[in-house]
Amino acid sequence: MAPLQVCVTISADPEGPKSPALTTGWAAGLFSWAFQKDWQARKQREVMDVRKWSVLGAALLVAAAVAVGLAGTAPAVLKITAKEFAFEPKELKVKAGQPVKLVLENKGVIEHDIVLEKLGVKTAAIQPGKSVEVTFTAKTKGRYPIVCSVPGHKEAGMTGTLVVE
Ligand SMILES: [Cu+2]
Repeated sequence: MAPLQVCVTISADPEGPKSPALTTGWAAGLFSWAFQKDWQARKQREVMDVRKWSVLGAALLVAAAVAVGLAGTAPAVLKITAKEFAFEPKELKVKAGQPVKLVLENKGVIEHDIVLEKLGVKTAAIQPGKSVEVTFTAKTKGRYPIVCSVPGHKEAGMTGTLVVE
């Protein structure tokens, strides 16, 4: 914008076109031209920058989508406690195909374990105050019995159900 203002000043100069102001005018014109060239080049660079950032932005979006996708397959953590002679809670719910990390905590005074026979899931028997975890994926919807396999415990009431929806 500055070069344009210089031109206006020259045309309004009372001393006429032969004054030193004319030289100034040419210089200003040249400067204006150079400035405009530079401005165009800068504009072009800006466009390139915008493109670069767009590509980077797209890459970030893809990365975010991948992260969300991975989060979708992260195991659902389910906690269950065992004591004499029951599991708490008695019913657990998971989605079919969703990996599950089942954490058993023994809050009783004797050892317990957890077995989901239909899913081939079995933990070691753990001592009071200890916990154990097992990871599995139930692919088929249904109701799967949970039991403690320590002799007599199932009969005493240590049963539950995993509901796969
Ligand atoms: Cu038990």
